[in-house]
Amino acid sequence: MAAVVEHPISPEVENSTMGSQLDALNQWVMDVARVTQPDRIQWCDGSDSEFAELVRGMEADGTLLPLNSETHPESWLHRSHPDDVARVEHLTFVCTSEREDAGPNNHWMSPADAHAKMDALFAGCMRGRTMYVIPYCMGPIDSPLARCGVEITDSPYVVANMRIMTRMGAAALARIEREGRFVKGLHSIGELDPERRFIMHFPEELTIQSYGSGYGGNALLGKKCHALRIASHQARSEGWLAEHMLILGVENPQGQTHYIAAAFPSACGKTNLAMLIPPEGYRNEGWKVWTVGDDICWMRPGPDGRLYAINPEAGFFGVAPGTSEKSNPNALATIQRNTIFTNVGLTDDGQPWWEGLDDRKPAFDWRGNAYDCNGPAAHPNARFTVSARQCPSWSPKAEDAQGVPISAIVFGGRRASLVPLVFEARDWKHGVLVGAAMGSETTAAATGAVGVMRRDPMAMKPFCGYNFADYFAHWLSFDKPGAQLPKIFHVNWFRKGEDGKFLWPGFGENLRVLEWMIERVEGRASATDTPIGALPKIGDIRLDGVALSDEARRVLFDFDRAGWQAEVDSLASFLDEFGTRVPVALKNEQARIAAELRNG
Ligand code: GTP
Ligand code: SPV
Ligand code: MN
Repeated sequence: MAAVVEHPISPEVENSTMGSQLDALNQWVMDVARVTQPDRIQWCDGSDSEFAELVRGMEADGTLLPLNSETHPESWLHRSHPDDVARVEHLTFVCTSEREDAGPNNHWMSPADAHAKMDALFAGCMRGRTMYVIPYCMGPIDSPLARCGVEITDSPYVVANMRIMTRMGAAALARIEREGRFVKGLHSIGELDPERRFIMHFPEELTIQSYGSGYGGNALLGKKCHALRIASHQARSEGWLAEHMLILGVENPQGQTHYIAAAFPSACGKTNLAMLIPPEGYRNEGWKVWTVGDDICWMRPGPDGRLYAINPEAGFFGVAPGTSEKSNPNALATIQRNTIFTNVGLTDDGQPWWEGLDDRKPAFDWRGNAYDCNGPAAHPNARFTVSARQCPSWSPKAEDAQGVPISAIVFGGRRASLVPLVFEARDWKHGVLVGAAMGSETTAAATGAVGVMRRDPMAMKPFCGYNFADYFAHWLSFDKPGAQLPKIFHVNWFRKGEDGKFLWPGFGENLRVLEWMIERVEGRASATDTPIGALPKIGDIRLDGVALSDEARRVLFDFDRAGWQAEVDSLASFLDEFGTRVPVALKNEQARIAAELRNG
């Protein structure tokens, strides 16, 4: 920010004690204050009393509405600005010095241009406001895989959310002071004007700057900005992976647990799978599912060559619509208390409500207007923010500094046609291609049209902080002598029948598919080899008690050769968008499958 003219700042800020032993941090905070000119600076320690004080302020100015304290103690509703309801991919930039390093998968701006633009927006933007300094740690505080950052923001709502979503406060600050290195995130809600809204990433400077939005992934900078875009960039040079994946443990009746990581695009079922409750028959046999993470996974090879994963987050920022006692009882139990709801509807007795919850009628929609039955009461991207510790299936291993060993990686998306319920990649290289080929219909998690098919490799299209071609090469590089890599699978819970309804019941029943995967990992289950991978026959998966239509039985386990030929051809053109940077091994893999499809 050297180029910016510095303005006088308030005497209170000028004289405020800087909260850190680390000069570089104090210096950066003061530099930001000189530009943004807040009335006050508050260093956040993450304490209960600090949280209570923030909440009192937000209740007083209407930022938070207390919910019914009998049904939902210590819980609030926040209504965002109606133009600020989701991530904004068209306003999100990766600012590397070389354009090619950001790749065609990202919007790019030169660091100089981006800094000039952001400096102008930030100038004086915190006048009359408090500037909060939030030290946070992504991952268990004592984990070698964890990484720290500091977010500066003028939004108390962001502070309250960061406290739930990250390990925030004194312990994180101590680690930052010890390491001397942290990601610098600067955020201001500005005027919440969509015309003056930018989410900028400077991976080479370990810096994030976000202006003009208070929502989710745009504003809680530890989440998508740090733990995915910046972290993926760091991970590439340091030999690990930062992924848009849930992590769960499946414990069999013998008490053995396999951990599985799964990448599905935004609003495609990560939270739901992570909190799966086994179907009754499985429960009676003694199967259990443990939640380690629901959105982000950092993995690196351990001494035994296996991939070990941590969840860098401490809470869930989950999709509310569709969450019910039937679809996700664990989520519902988790959000009974100490929860911030954003953009849900409200019943006449002050309870949060959303489509799919139950058949009550809400009194107010997410904007706070009397509900008139026109359109949804909750915004389709309405969310809950809640501590993961409240989840009944929360795994004790989620706090393990070394992480959990991953047995299987799963890719999947919303595919109304063609893609079967599940298949297995033949090896790591093929699995990387399966991930690179992922496609899904867009959802309300980002602004823009919903239901449009797009390529979303490894569910990282909005989140990979560098060129996808280099990212694919990085994935391939894990296949080396001594590696004990997970098996890779692809699933599709969203295949539709001729009537437009989902053919697979999904949710808890998805455990049947996970069981088959685990048996494959252990070398026990059978499958049929096809050019696209190994497919179970209907009898290879336990389906006792599942009501499946004849169409579902036919289609979910079917391999449609002609359809896949077109799919694999279009994959070649997709890879070509990345030019000569795409690893030859990946192109060869595509060519191998295309040939098998032709010749078979
Ligand atoms: P982000 O937080 O945006 O990354 O989303 P997510 O991947 O965690 O998605 P989530 O689990 O919140 O699910 C999004 C929507 O998909 C919800 O409305 C769910 O009800 C629905 N959904 C989840 N799992 C299934 C499934 O197995 N079958 C069907 N049909 N719908 C599902
Ligand atoms: C997603 O869109 O993948 C989310 C929600 O998890 S947000 O945090 O807003 O990015
Ligand atoms: Mn997500």
